[in-house]
Amino acid sequence: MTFRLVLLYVIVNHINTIDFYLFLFSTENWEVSSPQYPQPYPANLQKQWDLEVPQGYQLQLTFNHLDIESSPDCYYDSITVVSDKKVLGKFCGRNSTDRFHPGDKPILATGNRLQLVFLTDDSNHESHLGFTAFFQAVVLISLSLWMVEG
Ligand SMILES: [Ca+2]
Repeated sequence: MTFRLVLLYVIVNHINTIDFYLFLFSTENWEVSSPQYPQPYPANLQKQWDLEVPQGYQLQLTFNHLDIESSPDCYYDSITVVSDKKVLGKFCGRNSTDRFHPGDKPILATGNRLQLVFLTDDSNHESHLGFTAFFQAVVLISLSLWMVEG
């Protein structure tokens, strides 16, 4: 697996140390999409995906496109993102400005696994397309450098 390096931030401390926080993103990534995407998704779905990246990394998921029937609290149709039995988000809607839409903000799992649960009710009248997303392996590295005064 190859990685792309992203420098997050640098902190210069008073005690002559510099802390670097770096993210390594795998250049390889994997796709996951709703059934029949980019055709409208079927009704009465109850589908789960168990996503996984190699151990020692954190899984990061990013939605490229999400178009799921909008309803209060995504009661009718929803995609739920679960990490370590904790719900990180429950999404629906069509536009990134919609209340329950994830936009293109990445979602970081606490570990190397993430579950997606896609539930749809008994209709898809407006022919919503569902979702397509990609995930990658991420590792956060912190480094401290001590400055020696000469
Ligand atoms: Ca529906």
